[in-house]
Amino acid sequence: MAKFNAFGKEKGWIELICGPMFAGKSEELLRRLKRLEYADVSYIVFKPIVDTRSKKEIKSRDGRSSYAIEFEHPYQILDYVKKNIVLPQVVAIDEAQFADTSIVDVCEALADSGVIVYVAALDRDFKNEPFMVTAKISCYAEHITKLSAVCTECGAPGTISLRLINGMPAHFDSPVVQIGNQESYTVRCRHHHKVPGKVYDLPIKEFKTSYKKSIKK
Ligand code: TTP
Ligand code: MG
Ligand code: ZN
Repeated sequence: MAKFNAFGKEKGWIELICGPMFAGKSEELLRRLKRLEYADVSYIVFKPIVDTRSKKEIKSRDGRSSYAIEFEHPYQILDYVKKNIVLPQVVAIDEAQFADTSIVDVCEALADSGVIVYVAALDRDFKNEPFMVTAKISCYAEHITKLSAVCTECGAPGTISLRLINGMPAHFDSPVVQIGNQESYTVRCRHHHKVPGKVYDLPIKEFKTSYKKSIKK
């Protein structure tokens, strides 16, 4: 028999919100933060400096926003939290996929120290390759919410961001980071996501082409 009440004593964990673009990750982050205000819970929002779409704020597609502190290196989050007069009970990070991989240790250190950490991040890039930062955070997170958008081709769950250059899917060799919005990105399901120049091992390529043909008959 436990000699103590095992419920509700330790605080500190990681909540990851991930998915493709146009899925409402920032919106979900802002919703979780808004709830905290009603309960008078202190929080601080951070974002990596690389995203130039909105300066010093995170924005949802429905027009909501929150002030956000921009960082170049994730250790600046720890410095800021330490120096803040009110120690935050929650730390939120948007666009975490753009941060240095040390963000994973920073999230862990915060959670181990009693802070609740909300992280919003793209799970995959336009090539359908994982963002390693997000993949690693998903290993450590206590809670994962995976959001999807709507495939702009067929209406199925849109799970992969597609980068468009002059209306055509971007080549595999395009740089991973390119800040943009609807003018340069859309979202597709697995069946309608194309990456010109993506090379697959022969057994994979052969299976995918021959099997799809045979079940279509
Ligand atoms: P997000 O906030 O993920 O996009 P969003 O606002 O559409 O999504 P949500 O509503 O779910 O919050 O921002 C993605 C940023 O990342 C955007 O500036 C484009 C950029 N980006 C890349 O640089 N490389 C990539 O491969 C992809 C898919 C996006
Ligand atoms: Mg967003
Ligand atoms: Zn589709």
